[in-house]
Amino acid sequence: MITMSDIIREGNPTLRKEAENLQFPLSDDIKKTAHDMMEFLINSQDDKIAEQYGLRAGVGLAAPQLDLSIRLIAVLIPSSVEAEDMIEDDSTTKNDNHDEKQDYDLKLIMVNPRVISHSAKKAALANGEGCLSVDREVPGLVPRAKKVTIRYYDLDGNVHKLKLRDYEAIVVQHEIDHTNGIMFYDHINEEDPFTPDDMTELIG
Ligand code: NB4
Ligand code: NI
Repeated sequence: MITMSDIIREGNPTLRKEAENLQFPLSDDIKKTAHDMMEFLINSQDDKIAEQYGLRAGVGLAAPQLDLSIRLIAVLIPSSVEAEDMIEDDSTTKNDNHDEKQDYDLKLIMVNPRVISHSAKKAALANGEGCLSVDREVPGLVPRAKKVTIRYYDLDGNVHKLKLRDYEAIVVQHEIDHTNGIMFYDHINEEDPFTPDDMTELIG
């Protein structure tokens, strides 16, 4: 299984490289890596497993973070993230059984993902961003396109187009950035880290 020691940290040149497109059919090795990445995200969101293995919680992971310079990402966004202010939250009854199915807003492995169009309007997480490859807090807003259209391939080589907005769009853009050698803090306005411009809506 993937643990934090498999994840490279800033300073490692792989994080600043443009990753390679994958060719189909994918090797069994690459497919296993993809599934391991998704398993890491599931484990990282499970309080008990995360504590046991010292995992930081993640909603996304990109292959370059595993020192693999390939265009492969995994995203796992639980439904509850966008329903934080819902009164009805049966997390107490839902999550104690590991075998029980959890609902996800977005659970996807994406091969060769690309942003093919994006809105002029931007959005940023009000609390900024963190990255599993960055062992420090970097305060500041990370403005990203509020809406994106993504083209990606699944593990079988089928092409997909997906329109995303807000939180989901932000997560996927963070991961695609990793395949382009871009870190979240590259987007922070160092003169005025917390003042959103006219185009930027704050989320969360
Ligand atoms: C990727 C994200 C950073 C900002 C927003 C958030 C967390 C990451 C990095 C956008 C993408 C990982 C990959 C979280 C988190 C909310 C959902 C579900 C239950 C705990 C979990 C906590 F952990 N970022 N961490 N950072 N990265 N939300 N949540 N919760 O995921 O570096 O490149 O489990
Ligand atoms: Ni990251």
